[in-house]
Amino acid sequence: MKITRRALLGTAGALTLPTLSGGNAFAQKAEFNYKFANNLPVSHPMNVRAKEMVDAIRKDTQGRVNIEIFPNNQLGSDSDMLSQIRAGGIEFFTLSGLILSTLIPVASITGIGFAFKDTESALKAADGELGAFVRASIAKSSLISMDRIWDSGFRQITSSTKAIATPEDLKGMKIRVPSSPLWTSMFKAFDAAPTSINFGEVYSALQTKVVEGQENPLSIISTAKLYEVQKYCAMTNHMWDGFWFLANKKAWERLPADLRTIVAKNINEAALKERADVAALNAGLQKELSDKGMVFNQPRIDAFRDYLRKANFYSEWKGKYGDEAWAILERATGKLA
Ligand code: X2X
Repeated sequence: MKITRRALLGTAGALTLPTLSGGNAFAQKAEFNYKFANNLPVSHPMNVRAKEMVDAIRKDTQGRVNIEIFPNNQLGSDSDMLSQIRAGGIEFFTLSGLILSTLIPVASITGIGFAFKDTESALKAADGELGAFVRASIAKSSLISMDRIWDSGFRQITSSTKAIATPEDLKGMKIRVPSSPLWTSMFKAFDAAPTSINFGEVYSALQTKVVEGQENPLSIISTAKLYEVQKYCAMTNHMWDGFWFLANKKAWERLPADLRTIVAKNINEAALKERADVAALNAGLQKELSDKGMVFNQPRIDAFRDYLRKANFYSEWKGKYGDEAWAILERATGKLA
């Protein structure tokens, strides 16, 4: 039987892949059997490093902690997984801060458009005062976050219909965005027509032309094979995105303190390795994706930022986050609003 690529990507829904960690073999003797779910393909650095991470955790805890990985939306969409982790059905979940903002409003602040000049400064903010502020807000809910955010990278705009060279090119564009008020707000500010669609349905939404385009870092455009259903890619770097490694607070606190230390250390170390992988991948992919037929262009970024400024995008979001959070953001980025 031939397994189609769509089935492998998990977009077919019914066909589930074997999980990455082969957890069942270890489950019987483990004291804590936990699940880690995420929305990314198996080949993305997140899942590659997570596989090593769960092996290291099993070893360092002498088999007491066994974490099974459910990649690629196997357990449902981001919205589904967020409900599951809140209810304790899954113990760990990586989620973009922007989508997490549907529960913790300030969590989208790291994704403000054209805020960070490079990945290094975005990660520095997430590791510093800004990330600490977001994690403190998360900790007031039924969730907690590990200290180190996992990198997704700067996002680029792809389309099946046209190259995006200026902000005006976005006018009326049917573009998929993840479910998050900040994403919708930013593309509305560009007078585009954004539609919220969970990542598991993006490939088919592009293929069937429900939407013309989408935006994601090159690492995801590549590993999720979106280049098969998209022609143009504008290197807008319009927002930086990262995944908070979330835990259900009760499940986390069930672990004895010594195990918690080992698990957190391994998760945070894996995040650092994943960041390096993602940076290397995002840097090298333009050539590879061009070879696969994508047409790249480099828009003038200032024009996009000015357009958002004129649309009062920054002042609007400053008002939503509040002066304290905005001041922390601007300490990392320089003046925005
Ligand atoms: O849904 C997306 O586009 C993705 C995979 O980048 C996120 O998790 C935000």
